Amino acid sequence: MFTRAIVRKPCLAMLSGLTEANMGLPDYTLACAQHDDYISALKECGLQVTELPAIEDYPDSCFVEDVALLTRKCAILTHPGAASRRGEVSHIEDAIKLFYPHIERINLTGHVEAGDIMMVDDHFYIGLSARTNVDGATQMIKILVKHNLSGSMVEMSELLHLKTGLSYLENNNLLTFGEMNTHPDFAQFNGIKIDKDEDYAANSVWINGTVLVPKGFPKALHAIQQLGYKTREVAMSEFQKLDGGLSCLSLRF
Ligand code: CIR
Repeated sequence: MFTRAIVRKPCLAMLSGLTEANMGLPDYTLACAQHDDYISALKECGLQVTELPAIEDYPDSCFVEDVALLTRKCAILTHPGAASRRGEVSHIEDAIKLFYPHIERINLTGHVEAGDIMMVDDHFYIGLSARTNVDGATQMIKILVKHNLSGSMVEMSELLHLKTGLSYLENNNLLTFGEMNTHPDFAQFNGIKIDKDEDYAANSVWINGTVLVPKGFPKALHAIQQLGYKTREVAMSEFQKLDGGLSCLSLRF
């Protein structure tokens, strides 16, 4: 069960955020309204939400998931592969310090963005993407092991982040898309394949029994409901334009 989440308000500079989506510029006012609804959804799932202010210097700073990994036993600050995002890390540190007395960090020779990390109980799958490299993943696994957790590296080649194409919904249920549909590392799970025309919904988020699902993906929504989960749709169109999914907008712990 999670009790808390940390989010950061989108900044106006999000219009120049990193993207390969080719879906046009986000509408800032609508993005803020969607972000407010996202916070409401987190609260409906029983989380206490720490809302951090926008930082205009970092266009992608609302995607807080990438700059830290928060586990039951430790907090780890990452070192993002995207150079324009590295400065976000020091801005999240103060918020995390309130909840974790000791903070670990990935040192500068390695790259990790925590959108590449999927937690399954005490194990952490770490995708080797354009943003997370072997050095960073090795450091991460060493820290996890020190805290009696475990980690493993996942080869990938097509997705931005591991969780762009994978979401663990607890109870052995795993949403998969694209290269993750047949990935050998996940053969033991009950895989629910997300169709190509709904690929964005492969990033859905389990929180305390409810699954947050991006709005507008009826087949994915139905498949998740068929598994017996309560669902809550959240409109995400303006974040999708920046390649950001539901999980990216919060740190949940
Ligand atoms: C980026 O490219 O870094 C942002 N525009 C989107 C980050 C999405 N984060 C995530 O998947 N965890």
